[in-house]
Amino acid sequence: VFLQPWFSLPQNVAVEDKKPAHCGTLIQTANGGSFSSPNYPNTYPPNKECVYILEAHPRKRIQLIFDDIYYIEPSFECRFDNIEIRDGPFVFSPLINRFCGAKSPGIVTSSGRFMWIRFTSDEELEGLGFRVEYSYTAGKCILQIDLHAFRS
Ligand SMILES: [Ca+2]
Repeated sequence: VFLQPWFSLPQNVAVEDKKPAHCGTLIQTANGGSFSSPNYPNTYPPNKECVYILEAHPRKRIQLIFDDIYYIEPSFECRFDNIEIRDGPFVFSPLINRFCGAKSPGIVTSSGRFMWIRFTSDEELEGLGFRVEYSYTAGKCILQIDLHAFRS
């Protein structure tokens, strides 16, 4: 039997190059929960991008409550570090707001059942970041209200 070292070699070197650790997730739970920036409440790392996509059940909306313990590097128009929240499932969904600085955004609510959230940090100046609790609230029932009014 010929041992062919070059043949088994790829198994040993076939460890994939590890990309920078991703963060963020797709959240599709029936109940609420929470997530936070990496290392929270300690300083988040530089050069980080975390995308969180929340999906609520049909006819539900998503409510975020930001913790008061909050700090994202402040900058004009939050162009450096920020957390960006969009009213829908996509990067191009309507922008709700982009947050940074020392004041917690408080409560942010979607109009539909999806929310797209991205936390970004640049190469310098970090903060302790954010923590958010999400929950699902009843959507607007305009159609039902209209029908009710029509009958009475
Ligand atoms: Ca920064």
